[in-house]
Amino acid sequence: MNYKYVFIIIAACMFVTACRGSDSSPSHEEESLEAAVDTLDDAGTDGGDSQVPESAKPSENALVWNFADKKGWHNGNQGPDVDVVQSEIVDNADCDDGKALKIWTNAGTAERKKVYMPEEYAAGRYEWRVFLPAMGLNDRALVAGFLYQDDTHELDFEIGSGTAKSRAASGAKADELLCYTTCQDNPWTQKITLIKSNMWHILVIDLHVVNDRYSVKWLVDGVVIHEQQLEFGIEHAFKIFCSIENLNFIGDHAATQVHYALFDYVKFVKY
Ligand SMILES: [Ca+2]
Repeated sequence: MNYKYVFIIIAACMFVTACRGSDSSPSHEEESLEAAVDTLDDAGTDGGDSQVPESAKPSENALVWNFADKKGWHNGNQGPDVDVVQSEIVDNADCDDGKALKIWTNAGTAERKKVYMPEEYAAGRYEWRVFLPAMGLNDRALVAGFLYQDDTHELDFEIGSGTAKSRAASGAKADELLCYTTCQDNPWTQKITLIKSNMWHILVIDLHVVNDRYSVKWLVDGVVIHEQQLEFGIEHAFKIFCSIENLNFIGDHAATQVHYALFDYVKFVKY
C-alpha cells in the first residue's frame, strides 16, 4: 500500500470520527424530533441501515441522491399520523433522470411529512433541487430543506406563503413566496428572502470551517442570501431532511389546499 492510500484512509477515519463526535446535551424541546427520528429508525420504516448510504451515487467528490428511488431515506414525520407516509417517487421531465421525490400534506391538517438521511455530515456544501408550486395564500404550510442534529443545532430553508403581515412587510408579489433561512440557535439568526413560486430552485447551505467554527451561507440559485458565523463547529454533524410541514408561524390559517414539493435530488460535497 503506498502512502497516498494510507493518507486517504487516515483522512476518511478522521472525518468519520469528527462527524460522530457530539457532546451536546439535549434540552426538553430537542426530544421531539430526535425522539421521532429514533422511534422511526427502530421501526425501520422507509428502509435501510443507517450506515454507508448505498443509495448515494458518488460523483465528482459528491454524494448525490437523485430520487430515482427512496432507498436509504427514512420517515421522519411529526404531527398527526406519523406512520402515514406521504411521499413517493414521480416522473418529471424537468429532472435529468426523469424522477423526483414528491412529498405532500393535506388541507386543514397539522401534518409534518419528512424524509431524512440517517448518516450525519459536517463541513460541506448541501444542495437541494426543488420545485416550489404556488401555495395557498397565507396558508400554514411550508417546504423545507434543512440540516438537523438537535433543536439548538439546526440550519433551515423554510418556504411558504407567509402571514399577511409578513408578506406586506416583505413586499411580496402574488407569485412570490417567503423563504425563511434560519439558524435555530448558537446564535439564532433568521432572514426572509422572496422567492418565485411555480419554479425549480437550487437551495444550498454552505458550511465552511473558519477558526474551528462553522461559517454558514444560504444560497438560492447561486446567490448568497444570508450568512452567519456560528458558535460551533464540526463536533456537531447533521442529518439531511426534506419536508412539507403545516406549521403555524408561516401563515394565518390552516392550509386551504394540498401542498407539495418535488425534490429532484439532494447533493453533499464534503469540504
Ligand atoms: Ca431526480
